[in-house]
Amino acid sequence: SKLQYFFVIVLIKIFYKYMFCEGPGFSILSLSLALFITVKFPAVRTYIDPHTYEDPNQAIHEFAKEIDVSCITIERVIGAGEFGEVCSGLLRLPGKREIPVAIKTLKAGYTEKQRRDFLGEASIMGQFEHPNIIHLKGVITKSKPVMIITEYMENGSLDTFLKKNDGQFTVIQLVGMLRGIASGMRYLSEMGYVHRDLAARNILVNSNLVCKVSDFGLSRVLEDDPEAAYTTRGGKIPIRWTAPEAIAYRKFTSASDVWSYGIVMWEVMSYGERPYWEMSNQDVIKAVEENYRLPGPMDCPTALYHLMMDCWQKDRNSRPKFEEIVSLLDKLIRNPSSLKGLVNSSNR
Ligand code: ACK
Repeated sequence: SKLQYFFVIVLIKIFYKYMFCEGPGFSILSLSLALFITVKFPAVRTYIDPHTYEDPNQAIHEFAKEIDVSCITIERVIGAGEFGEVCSGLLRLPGKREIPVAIKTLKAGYTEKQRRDFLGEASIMGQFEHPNIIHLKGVITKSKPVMIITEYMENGSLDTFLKKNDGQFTVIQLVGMLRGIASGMRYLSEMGYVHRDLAARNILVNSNLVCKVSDFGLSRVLEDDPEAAYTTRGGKIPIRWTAPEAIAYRKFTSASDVWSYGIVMWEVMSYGERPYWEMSNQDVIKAVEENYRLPGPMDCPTALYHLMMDCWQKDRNSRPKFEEIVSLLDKLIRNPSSLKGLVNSSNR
């Protein structure tokens, strides 16, 4: 935070003042400075925008491992991405056991920009390491087709998974999923990465019900998302998931990601229902502007509905931070009776 940086700068100034002094004053100061930095900044890592590299090939090899094509066995096609097929398969790295992976391919006949955008996602993903962020295994760029290899998520995307299993989970299981997503988002916000397209369709679920944030990119993600529509100002935005300030003047921040997180909470608690149902994008924008908010999903614990509503505060500075969301969800999980009160059906 700004305050922490302020303290570090003050300490550095004092440090310089005493640098040329000798004796205990100097060593105590340098020791306390070192201690302060290690305690306060356990790992100061921030996300680097791959666009800051002049040569995109340098960016990709900075953040992603090149995998030899002979290590990959493609098994079957599981979906379609904007750039080509998504397949499942196996990865066997030398000296390691075989693991299931997802393989995104870049179809032949691509332009240089398409290749850059496709690999841009790997350059971003490769900078992250967290149990709730989809893990990049590596890329294949030295042979065709170009591929991105990630961990395999047995249950696919969260929206489809929830629709398929309507009503099948306990509230604690649902809150566990939400806690995982919030934890991944807390990590991204700490890294200074703003997702811009957080939605249940962009969360993947593994066989243990662990949810991981996926779909990284800059312009790419929104180009690729069928939910994203053009606004009057020309931006392509997934209206139903996006905070009003991001729609109105493209103010995308971690606070606008928190708004989207609130919509994901609503999607999860309603088992994949479409936010604002069949309302048109224009009507959604107008309704939200007039302070209309989604009603509590059926059988949703009041505590969770309050949290969603907090994420949808008009003033982005009043919304909770991901850090606070994670601690609140942890508290609810530790004390399940706090989830007993359900939203009044007359709210619906
Ligand atoms: O809902 P799905 O089965 O989950 O359909 C989409 C499809 O590919 C197109 O994106 C699935 N998919 C994407 N990445 C992965 C992954 N890492 N593991 C498993 N399935 C994936 C997604």
